[in-house]
Parts: sequence; structure tokens; C-alpha cells
Amino acid sequence: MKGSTTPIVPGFYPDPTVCRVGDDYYLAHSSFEYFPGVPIWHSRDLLRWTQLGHVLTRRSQFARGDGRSSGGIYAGTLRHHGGRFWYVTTNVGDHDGGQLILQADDPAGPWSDPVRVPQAIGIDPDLAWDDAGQCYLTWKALSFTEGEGGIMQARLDLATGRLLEPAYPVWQGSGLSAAEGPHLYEVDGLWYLLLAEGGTERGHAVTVARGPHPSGPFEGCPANPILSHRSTIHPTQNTGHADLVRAPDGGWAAVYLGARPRGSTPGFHVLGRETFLAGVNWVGGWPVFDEDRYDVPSANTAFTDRFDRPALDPRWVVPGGEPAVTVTADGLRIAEGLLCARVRDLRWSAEATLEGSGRFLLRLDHRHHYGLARYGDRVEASARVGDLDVVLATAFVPDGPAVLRIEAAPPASPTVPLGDAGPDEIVLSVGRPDGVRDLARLDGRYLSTEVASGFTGRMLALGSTTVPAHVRSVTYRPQAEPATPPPKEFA
Ligand code: 6LW
Repeated sequence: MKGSTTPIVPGFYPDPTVCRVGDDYYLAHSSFEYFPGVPIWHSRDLLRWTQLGHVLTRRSQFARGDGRSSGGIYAGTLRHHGGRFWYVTTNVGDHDGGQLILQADDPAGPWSDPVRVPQAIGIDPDLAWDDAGQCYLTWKALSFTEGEGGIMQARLDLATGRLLEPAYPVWQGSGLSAAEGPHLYEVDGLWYLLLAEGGTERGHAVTVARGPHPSGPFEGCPANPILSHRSTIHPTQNTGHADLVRAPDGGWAAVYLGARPRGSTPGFHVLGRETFLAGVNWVGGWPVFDEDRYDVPSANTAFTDRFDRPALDPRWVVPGGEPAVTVTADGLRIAEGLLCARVRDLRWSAEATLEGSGRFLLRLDHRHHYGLARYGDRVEASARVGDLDVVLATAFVPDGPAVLRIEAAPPASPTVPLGDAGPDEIVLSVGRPDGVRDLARLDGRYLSTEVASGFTGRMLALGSTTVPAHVRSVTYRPQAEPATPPPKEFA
């Protein structure tokens, strides 16, 4: 399928950063309030990715902060230098501590505790090394109380996190809003500074400048922005925040983030920002995106988890706090909190088999979720949309296992002006001995980023009620898209 419409890593996997060692590619993502943080992946062909684990697996690496939705871990940079892997990021819940630099021999971990860079306050840090081995930190200076400070840079002592000189501004972008996400590369003797601009919404874009030295002076590319879907009818929108990688044969590719809004205007994206792949050609000394160079296979997103191995699969993460879960021979016990797995498709169904009480939710954030809760013999369907929190329906189930089911179905309404379709409709059902009973059917737009705000995407969430939950299994099945056909030229 076309690279511009099919993510290489679907679901809430934003701010992709990529590096290559020999024939192996590695990819990492920002992860906000979810712990463990920073999913990291491996691929041999840039198309099929396998999750190795997470970079941030200990609280000494990811201070909890306040756990607020879309707080925590912002965009980072993954690099390989001097025989080691390096990852630099920001925990905005610990913003005054500055940037965090971690290293590992093996990208699957363990990763070191972070070296902090308290002189670099802001977001979106990048690491690059010149031929002499000098390390440059480039970041977007930003104070959440005082505002933006521009794209800054300084040479860095990696061992101590001390800047070796006062930070100085570099290229500030092509003039669009929110210049951020810098990545710096040396290509054939010139230095290229890639930025995200335009904000991470519909105006998002990738721009580039080049200069003779890591610090510039930089001249912007006349063709900027070199990637954007703003003001187009392309079914992938919000495209930006790219990172480049060179293949063993000398060719180049880029990973970037995009969203797939669906439904009536203004469009609603529900899976967060996903990772896409493009080819990159060099023309006249500038990178040119070749968005559909790759034929991207559908990612294999279906799963059944019976919790029959001692360690949880890396798909499971926890918002804010710690996972209060135990895996036993007969399934998963959740004492408190939520255990979440990303939804990775536009159409899907999922089932959780609960032995007794417990909850199964579709969650965008702590203020936006639909779901089912079983209290002994009673199952309630409920919805929380901002300040509204309602129980919609109740059903009774006999003792023993019960199946709580959630489905993302096509919207019944057409789009404007013939209707007012949301992105999908969420059906909440319960499986009983006499069959499946639907308890609620809800417009999916209220679990979209356009309604809820933030940087994350939908999650399936397991939780407890007043007593610990006992989950036997969870099954997730993607269904064929699209219900809203994309415009003809992109079909
Ligand atoms: C990311 C920054 C951004 O660090 O959002 O809108 C942050 N731009 O580049 C979270 O993805």
C-alpha cells in the first residue's frame, strides 16, 4: 500500500526518530504520561518493525511528575555513535531538570540512568557529532511559563551534561509557527538542520536549511516546506517532525509523523500521531521527499494476550503511576490503576474476558473515555466526555467469566452536508450465555484529539472496580478500513 497513506507503525507512536547500525534500523517514539516510556523498535527493511521494549523502564530514568495527560516524555533523538546508542529527550513533568541523555550498548536495554543538561531548558533535543568527535546539542528553548526561546545549540560534554559554551541561536525556520523538532546531519561535507514547523496540527510541515558547520550559518531551502499536507485533501494530515536515515546502499529515507482524520469537517483523528516512511532523494544538494517510494505492508496489529508469561508484553503501559498488576498462572490481576494498549487501526473490535469484577475502557485521556464495568453480576456501560460522566445502560451476567466487548464501527451518518459523521461509532457490548448484547453506541468524535486536545491517541484500558480485577484474556482484531472512502486520487 502507498507509503503516504499506510503507517509503518500505526497507532499512537509520534515524533519518530531513527538510526541505523550496519543492516539494522532502530526507531523510537515519544510516549508522554505512559510508563514504561519511549517504545523502541527494530527493522531490517524500514517497513516491518518489531518492538524491542522501552528506553525508560525505571523511575530513575523517568521521574513521575504529575502524570497529567500529554505530560511526561516529549520528542527525542536516537543515535548510534562511538559504538553506543544514545537517546536524548525531555520529561516535561520535570522540565526544570533540563534535557535527559541516556546510553546503552544494546538498544533493547538496559539503558543507563540519565545525565541531565540543566542549562538546556526546553524541548525536542538532538545530538550530533562532528568529525572531531565534538558533540552538539540542539534544542528548542522553551519555558512553559515564559514562552519560546527559539532553536538553540551548544557543544556539550556528554559525560557531565555541561554545556561547553553559552548556548547560541541557529536557524529559526522558514517563518511558520512553532519551529521545533531539530535534527542535525552531515551529508557530503555540508550540515543540514531539519525542523518541524507550523505546529503539530493541520499546518504541520518539515523544513530544512544547510550550512558549512554544525552551527551554521544556515541558508533555508528555497523549496521549504519540503513536506506538508496542509491545505490538501490527502487522507494523511498533520505530516511533519521527520528524521532522516541513510541506507547501507547510500540511499536515504525519512520517518515522519502524520494523523488520519476522518468524519465530517473539521475531521477527527483518534489514533494519535502515527509513524510514516518516505524515500528521500538529494537534488541540487537538498533533500526531496518521495512519499510513495515504498510499498508499505499492513502492520500485523491483531493480538490475543492470555497473560500466560511472567512478563507483560511491551504493548502494555500505564498512565501516570506504577503498574499495580500481577501475572499469575490463570491470568492477570489488577489491583489499581489502568493497564493500557494502543489501538492501532481505524476499524477494530476488542474483547476482554473477566473472571469477576473489572473494567474495560476505550480511553483517549483521563477526561475522555467510554467503557464497560462489571460489578459482580452487573455490567454498566458508561461514558466520560470532559465534565460529563454518565452511566448509559446496565445488564446482568451470571457468575463466571464474562466478555466485555468494544468495537469501532463505521459511522452511520454520511459526512456534511448530507449528515454529520464522526470518525467512527463505538459499540459497547457484553457477551452472555444468550448471546452478545449491545449496551451503547456512541459517536467516536468525543474520543478524538480534535475534541479532547493533547498529543496522545486511543488506548484500550483494563482496570479494577472496588475489588481487584481478574482478566483471563484480551483479544484485539483489526477490521478492514475504510468506511469513509478516501478521495479518488488517493484511493
Ligand atoms: C514535541 C514537539 C511538539 O516534542 O509536540 O507540537 C511535542 N510539537 O515537537 C510532543 O510531540
